[in-house]
Amino acid sequence: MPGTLPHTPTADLPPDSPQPHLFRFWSSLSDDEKRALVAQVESINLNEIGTLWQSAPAESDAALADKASAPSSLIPATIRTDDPQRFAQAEATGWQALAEGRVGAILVAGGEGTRLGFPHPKGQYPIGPVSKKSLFQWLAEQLLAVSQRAGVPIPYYIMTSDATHEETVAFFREHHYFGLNADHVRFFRQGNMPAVDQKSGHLLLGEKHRVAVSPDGHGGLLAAFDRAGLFDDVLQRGVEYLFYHQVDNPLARVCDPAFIGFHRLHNAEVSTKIVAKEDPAEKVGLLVEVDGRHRIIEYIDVPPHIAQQTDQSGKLRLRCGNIAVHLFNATFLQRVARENGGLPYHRSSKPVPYVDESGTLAQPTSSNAFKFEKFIFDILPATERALAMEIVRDDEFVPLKNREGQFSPDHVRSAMRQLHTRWLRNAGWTTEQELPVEIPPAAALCEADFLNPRVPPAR
Ligand code: UD2
Repeated sequence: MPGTLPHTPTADLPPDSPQPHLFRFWSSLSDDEKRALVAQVESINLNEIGTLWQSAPAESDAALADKASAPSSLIPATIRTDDPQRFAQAEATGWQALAEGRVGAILVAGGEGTRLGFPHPKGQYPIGPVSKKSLFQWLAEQLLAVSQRAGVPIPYYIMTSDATHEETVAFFREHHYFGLNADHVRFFRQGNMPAVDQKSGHLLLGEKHRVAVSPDGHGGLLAAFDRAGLFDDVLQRGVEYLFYHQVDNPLARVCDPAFIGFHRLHNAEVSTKIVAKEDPAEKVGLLVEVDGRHRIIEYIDVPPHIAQQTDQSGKLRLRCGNIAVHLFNATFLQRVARENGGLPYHRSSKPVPYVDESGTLAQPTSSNAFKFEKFIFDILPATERALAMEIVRDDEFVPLKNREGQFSPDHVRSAMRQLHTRWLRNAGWTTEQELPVEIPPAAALCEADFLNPRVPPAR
């Protein structure tokens, strides 16, 4: 057992622990609270936390960024027009994989709408410019539309956190799974990691009987997926490819057939969609290649002087921005989940509320603690078979992040409206008026689909 306590505590006497401050309020706790606290502390691997606390900041990422180059596998966004035959072949291959029932989708939705001032899971945010459909609905309707075209159900695996689980499940149930068959929607809850005091490395109490914890990052999905038995579910269904996306981007093309097709044609194990980064300060990670392996270096770990480097054409030297849309071979994902303890943790400094010595909840305004998170994209260096596909920003990337300004609700809705207005104009709509428009996923999956609806190949 990770943090097994040396002796059984009694009502009066707290257990011996290398972190006795956790039991400071023992005598004021109820029996249930005492049991809960002991069980929680026992479940924490104190040795691992100690090592992570001492780990050096991501200097190695800065060194990697220095020797990184652009990914050699890149399929440019212009391929649709430059090589329409190859694009059509990829699209047909993707539809084929979908129609064979080889594709499932994972949505990571452990995040809350805190930054937006929205006290619910972010997926419930009403984003439809006209309909006010939620992010969950917008994404689920895309999956439904693809599944109907393919003629087979596509299982949807939705990762929640302690903070979002109950509300998310209830929201889907209340809305009848937005038309999806409930048998093919599976929710699974990610794990937590304790926060530690930056200076002492001590765990913090979030309440007198509870250690402060937070979600273990979207990379926590590997362990959570395994714990929930979902690799077995995937195998039983004959699913080979898992499409991964984040809840914040309504324009993510869920189970994009061309993306799946390129992945299959290239016999890749991981594929990643990227956007050309123009502003070095933009908060997107960088997809790069180092020593023949693809990897993503998070924006915060790329030193500014490297982020700002330009090439001979004046463009950023490292400009493959991560839009957090990936495709994984299910067997590869399972292998990484079960080998070498999975993915590494990243340490970040954050303000974390804690119960102080006097029993009062302190609310620091600056960073007092380290949090530890895993990132799903750290799976990339584990394969030699990675592929990158560039997308057109206005078509596929407008994530909801902030309350105001860039990536605010106004920005996202306006980008959706403009995109759909463009589809209408290209279809011959001539009015100059700016009307509030929105084209639901059931009507069209993308512009090409809107202009020339295509039926997938027969199974
Ligand atoms: C993420 C990427 C960044 C860039 C950007 C694009 C990371 C670390 N960085 O930045 O490189 O691609 O997205 O939009 O991913 N989530 C969970 N559980 C967790 C943490 C996050 O489910 O424990 C989900 C969350 O609900 C959201 C997504 O992961 O859908 C992204 O999380 P974020 O908003 O913290 O990531 P961000 O915007 O800093």
